[in-house]
Amino acid sequence: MKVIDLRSDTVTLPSQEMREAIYHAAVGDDVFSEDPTVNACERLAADRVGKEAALLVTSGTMGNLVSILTHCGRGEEIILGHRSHTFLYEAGGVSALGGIHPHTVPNQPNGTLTLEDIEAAIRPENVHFPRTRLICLENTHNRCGGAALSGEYTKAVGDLAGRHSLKVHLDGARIFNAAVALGVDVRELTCDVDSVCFCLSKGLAAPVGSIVCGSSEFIAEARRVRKVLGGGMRQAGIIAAAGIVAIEKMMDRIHEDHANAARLAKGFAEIDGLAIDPDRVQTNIVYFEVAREGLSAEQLLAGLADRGVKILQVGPNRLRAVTHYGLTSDDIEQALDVSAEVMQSR
Ligand code: TLP
Repeated sequence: MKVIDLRSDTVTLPSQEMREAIYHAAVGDDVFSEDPTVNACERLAADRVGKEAALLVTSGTMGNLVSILTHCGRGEEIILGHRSHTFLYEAGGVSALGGIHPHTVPNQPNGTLTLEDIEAAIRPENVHFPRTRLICLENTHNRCGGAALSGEYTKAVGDLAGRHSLKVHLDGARIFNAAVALGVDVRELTCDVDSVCFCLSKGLAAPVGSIVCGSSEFIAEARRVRKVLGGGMRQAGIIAAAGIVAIEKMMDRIHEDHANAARLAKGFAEIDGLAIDPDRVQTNIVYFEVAREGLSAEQLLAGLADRGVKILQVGPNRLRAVTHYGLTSDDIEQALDVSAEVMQSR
């Protein structure tokens, strides 16, 4: 039985081309900046998102942490969404390791923070207050249904930040999904932020790694912060080799994941006892609810898992399915058939 794993796009396995690139990678000591494959991957990544420089890190969590620690000092404040990944799912790292104060404002259903809410959260200079340093955005927005934030919105936040001498960091774990969904060059979504972190190991299917991009000066400092966190890797070219394939080859197929997600959402909407608004699905993330008296999300998940379909529970009745490399349109039909079967049997 083929397992159809829809829990996350982090479960993707490396392509054959990635495995070969890893095997043949030229490597060196990256703490001395002497790994040619890491250097090439960082140059490629920086160029792709229109920034001067880039830094390979182990994960999206480390990328956001390194970025925020580079922008802010202890006791300073960041403004971020109450549903942002950094606030919810990064183990409080910015506070635990950086002494940084998170100031949440509400995420709108489309993943944005209103300009009014951001403006109201900025602290005036006063001995009682932490100093606001940074605004954090997330694109696509995971908990807000994989919503893509537009370039116009990002520019408006960048302009607001500029007026208050603040910086903007973008958690762009899935920024290429946003660019594909909006039909724009990714640079339109990154040109107004000071730093962006994107993941090689989600929609781009590499086995490990994320990349932080920004100005040369910012990345030089971020390199130091990465070392502080124990993230200075040595022959990391074996990671970067797959990253290069991810950046060069895997973006062109992201639209397939979006089509599969749209199909999945439409199919779920037709199953009695599941609740979803398929029009809200813009990228590769599909949230839906179990809406049948007497049937718990746990029971549904167990029924699906018995039949080879894995889905993630994210709330009492809330579930998430994510489409990705390695899943075909036939797999999506199979997942829908299995879901309908389990719902009928209950
Ligand atoms: N998200 C994971 C889980 O942690 C929830 C997932 O399966 O979606 N930013 C965003 C927007 C993310 O969705 C994630 C991972 C990260 C950062 C962190 O990336 P990693 O897992 O590489 O530390």
